Amino acid sequence: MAGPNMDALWMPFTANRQFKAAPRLLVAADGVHYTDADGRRVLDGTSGLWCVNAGHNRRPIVEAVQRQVATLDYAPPFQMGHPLAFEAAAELAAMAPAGLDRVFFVNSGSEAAETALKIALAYHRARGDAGRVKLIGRERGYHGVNFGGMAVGGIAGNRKHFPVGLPTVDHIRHPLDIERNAYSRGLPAHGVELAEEFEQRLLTLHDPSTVAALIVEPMQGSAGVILPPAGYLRRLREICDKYGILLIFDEVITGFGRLGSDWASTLFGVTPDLLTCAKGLSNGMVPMGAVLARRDIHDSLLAAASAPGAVEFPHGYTYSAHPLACAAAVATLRLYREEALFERAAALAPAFGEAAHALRGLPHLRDIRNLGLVAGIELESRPGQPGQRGYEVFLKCWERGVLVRQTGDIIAVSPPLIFEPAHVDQLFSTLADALRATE
Ligand code: PXG
Repeated sequence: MAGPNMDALWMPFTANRQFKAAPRLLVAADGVHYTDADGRRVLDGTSGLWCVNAGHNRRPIVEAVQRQVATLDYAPPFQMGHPLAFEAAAELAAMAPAGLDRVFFVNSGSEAAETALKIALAYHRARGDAGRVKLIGRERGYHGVNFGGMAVGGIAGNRKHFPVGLPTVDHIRHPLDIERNAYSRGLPAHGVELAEEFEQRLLTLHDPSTVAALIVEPMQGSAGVILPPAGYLRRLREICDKYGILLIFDEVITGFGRLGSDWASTLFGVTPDLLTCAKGLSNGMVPMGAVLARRDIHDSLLAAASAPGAVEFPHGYTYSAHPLACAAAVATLRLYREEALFERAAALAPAFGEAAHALRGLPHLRDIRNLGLVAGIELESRPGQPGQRGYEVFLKCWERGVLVRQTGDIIAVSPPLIFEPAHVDQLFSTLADALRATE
């Protein structure tokens, strides 16, 4: 059977010419497997793109979405509501870190980042502190691809094509330190002092009274699984508190069980003021993201709008709280609870971590990092060809029936939380074969 004509589609974050010369097409998915266009079963080692946490084609979610589309296909979210939007927000608030029980719905992680940054600015203004306009991100941070998230983000390759940024942004250093922390299991021991750099260098430079927010991923995912050194996030929290700066955690990847806990915030015992999430919120089935806000941030913004009938926060999307997304989210959150999937991830995490670290000693390895159901395997780059070796390992895994994710010369794996031990074995033995077969 002839494949589709591929000319029209401009593919995102893809080497378009390379892909179209040798396409990899997925046509179906169930549980922890994809089926490709040749009918091969492929083990999903990346939960789609870190989002299908409960596994594919889960009946309760599929059926909830099917029912919803035949009942209320769309409802305007501005000046109108629908019951499932409130139900989804209540479900999400009920599992939110303590105090973060006000929910703003969006459609992606990128939109969640933009929304959180705008809430931070509007909140300070509402409190009569309109001079707080600066936003601090982190090197190698990823907060999506829109202008705000890109500006506070710190993945150099994503920024260099669009050299405009925002005038009120700066970055703290990233904490990856392979020299001192190579092959750490869980949180690296060294690097807590990097949090001091936020206070001593950046806040001194900028004057803390001009800084609105610091946004970080508790674990940096896209940049290749960069874990926070022990004690580091707590220190960032203390510094933000000292200067009245909002702390935003981008939990688009780390939320919904990925680290063996509902949130990274819970796992690390550090609560942000705003939390962004997406991906696992709707199990990847319908696009959805959200910002969870401290109740008093929400309340101050509402109270500041004194005119009767005033829209307190002029922000939102046509598809905020889309009925299909809400149906998917409500069913997904219930499934996580009913099947105790976060606990299941926590139970599998030690064996998963062991299997990841058992790769040590194979050719070309520089580092292995893991936490929960995430592992990052960093390879030595070929001289003058960054990313080539990583791409070949990705491709060799695909040829052997396993989907992993490659960023440069780092391979990231983040399987569905319903993985069985045999799937862990297949994932890492395939990776080992691929590493051995790569020059
Ligand atoms: N924040 C974080 C922390 C993310 O990981 C986004 C925001 C943006 O989400 P949307 O839904 O707008 O894509 C993300 C997305 C990878 C990879 O290879 C990671 C993401 C997206 C695509 C690829 O690790 N994360």
